[in-house]
Amino acid sequence: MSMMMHWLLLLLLLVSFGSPAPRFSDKDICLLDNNKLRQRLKHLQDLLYLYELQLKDILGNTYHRTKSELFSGNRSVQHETLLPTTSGNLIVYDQDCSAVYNRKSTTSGYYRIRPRADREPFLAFCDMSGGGGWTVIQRRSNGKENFDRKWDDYKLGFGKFQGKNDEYWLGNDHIHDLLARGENSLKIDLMDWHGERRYAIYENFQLANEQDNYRLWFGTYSGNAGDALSGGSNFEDQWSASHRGMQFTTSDKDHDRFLAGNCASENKGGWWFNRCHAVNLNGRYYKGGRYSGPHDDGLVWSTWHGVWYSLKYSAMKIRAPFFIDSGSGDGENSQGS
Ligand SMILES: [Ca+2]
Repeated sequence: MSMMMHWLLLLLLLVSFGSPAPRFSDKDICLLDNNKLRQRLKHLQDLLYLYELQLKDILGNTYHRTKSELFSGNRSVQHETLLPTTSGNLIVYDQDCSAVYNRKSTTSGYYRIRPRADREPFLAFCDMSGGGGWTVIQRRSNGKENFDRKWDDYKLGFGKFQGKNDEYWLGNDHIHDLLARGENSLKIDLMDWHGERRYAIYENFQLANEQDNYRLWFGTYSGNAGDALSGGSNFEDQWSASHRGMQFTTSDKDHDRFLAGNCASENKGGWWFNRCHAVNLNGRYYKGGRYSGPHDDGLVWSTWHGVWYSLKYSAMKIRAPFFIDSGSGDGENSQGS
């Protein structure tokens, strides 16, 4: 009987270990777990930023009003459909450059757009290359425009809105209104002083309202300029230079994480500074590229040429993500005819 038990045990042992699973060393398992935890942590941090953003937005707004507007909005939609489609000689403005493009206006240029019916229309450059429908929110090309400006200028917008290379900032209120209408992608076109071009695309680009100091949010990166908006490659850089979740700072309104000073004063332009930056597209315009000085205040995209190289050209533009699928992703540089 005891012999029988012995064999049974042996059989059980053979069954348990008969087909050995691929063995990892303890170190491998540790590394795997570590990576998984790190990914999970990154994911949770992203979520935390997003929820903070949403919470601030909720606290900064009177949402009972928005809800009732939504409710009455449903009714007014029905009501509107009863109205004639053309009412006199009222000019109807497109909500953004995608809407302009969809109306078969495929020539790049300045158009008057109106993302919110209760606010005045304004001029913006519509870039109809690279799939079309891009609303340009920022452009640097010649250093003629002063970007070292205060809060109200960045709030309302400034610059020239005439030539196709004129420098401007569309205005944080306008950008917020454009982005508040739905999901948007941000594309950033860059060029250095040798004429080489790079680009970066961020999904889910968002800007909070003024009560939350136009706090920045963006999702996944793609492109060939490097993910500088996230602060660079190592965790330490990201902690001090990532622009995700940062509020907007100007020389007269400091919302950065640099306690000893004001990043906008040091870096000569309004931006979503951390302490302080890995990207500074509103910085000082240095001709020639390499520069030096007490602060890295140039037109900087750190993951391409580092912080001590000031780029020749930058353009920030937005459009709904579904447009990306029909476009090429990269700018084809083919201006619409
Ligand atoms: Ca500060």
